[in-house]
Amino acid sequence: MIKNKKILVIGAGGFIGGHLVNRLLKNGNFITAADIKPKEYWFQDFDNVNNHYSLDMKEIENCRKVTKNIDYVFNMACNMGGMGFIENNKAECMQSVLINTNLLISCRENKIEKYFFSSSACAYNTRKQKNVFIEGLKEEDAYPADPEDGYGWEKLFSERMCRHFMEDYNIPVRIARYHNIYGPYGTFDGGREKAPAALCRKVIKAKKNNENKIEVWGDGKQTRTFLYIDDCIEGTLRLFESNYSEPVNIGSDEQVSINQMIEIIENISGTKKLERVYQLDKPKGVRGRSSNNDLVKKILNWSFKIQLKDGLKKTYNWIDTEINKQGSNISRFTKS
Ligand code: GDC
Repeated sequence: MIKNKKILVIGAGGFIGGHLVNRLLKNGNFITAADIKPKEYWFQDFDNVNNHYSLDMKEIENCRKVTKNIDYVFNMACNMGGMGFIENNKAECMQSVLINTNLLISCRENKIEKYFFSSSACAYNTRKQKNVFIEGLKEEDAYPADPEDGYGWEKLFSERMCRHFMEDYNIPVRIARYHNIYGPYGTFDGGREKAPAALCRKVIKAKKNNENKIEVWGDGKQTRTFLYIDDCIEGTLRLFESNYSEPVNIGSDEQVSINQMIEIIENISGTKKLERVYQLDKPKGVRGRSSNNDLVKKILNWSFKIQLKDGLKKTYNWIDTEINKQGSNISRFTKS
């Protein structure tokens, strides 16, 4: 595993970025952590990072500043969220191309050794995701291009920008397509939360308030594969150290419907079965999505370890504790 390197993590104040910094610190690296958010809103606190910056990486001068004297760069930053955010903020999402582009230009100028880009399953052709149960998406299914509007186009364009920087300027790049990553220290309320955290929150609140129903976006039959954060970090670091420079799925094999996920969460909570109030006018995204993991198994000899029921239990318990702590205060995990 990577050791004694000078590593810049952009998006260190966010969910995946925060977990990555923790892991890289444990391995004995020197970390520069940057995020657009002011420090008090970062999802995890780090005392032992070398430098903290609260800067907007859409500005190239900021990118130039933070990439000086750095070996590796992990770009985990973009303006994002679950379906509720990305379907309603397409222009905002698209502007993250500036982060990746300005970072790559600065990495070239400052002679960075290797660059990581966090892409998404939203880069896949939406026409291949029209049925509830689909074959897992293979990496080649991103083309011909018809990704999710806004956010998905940003990811696909930025993947390509990475590829061309590698081809034209010899900057080694590694690209992961993440499939709905969930776990503790992520947003669970306020508009940016994804389904696992949102549904844990809804079940927790129903239980606390003695209510017998929860609201579900869509008809609950839509499917996804969800990946627990620890597996995501492990897969990311293994991919980073591999020789493979094309985009690779980092996801699980457990395709479930939203209804099935709610049942798992109800079992964790020990509550009685809640009535589902299906909200068909809410953002739904694609009908069915799952990750084909043949490539990652082949090139990294690695597969996800944490089953959905186990990852959801950890996530549920963490959100429950946060809600209890929160009281009337606004938490950094609920800001939209
Ligand atoms: O938000 P998300 O997890 O994003 O939603 C999954 C499904 O769960 C959607 O069909 C949504 O309608 C349904 N759903 C039901 N109830 C709720 O209360 C709820 N809140 C939310 N958020 N969803 C609910 C995500 C992107 C990410 C990321 C990943 C990559 O798309 O939003 O930014 O890139 O994909 O896989 P999802 O899986 O569509």
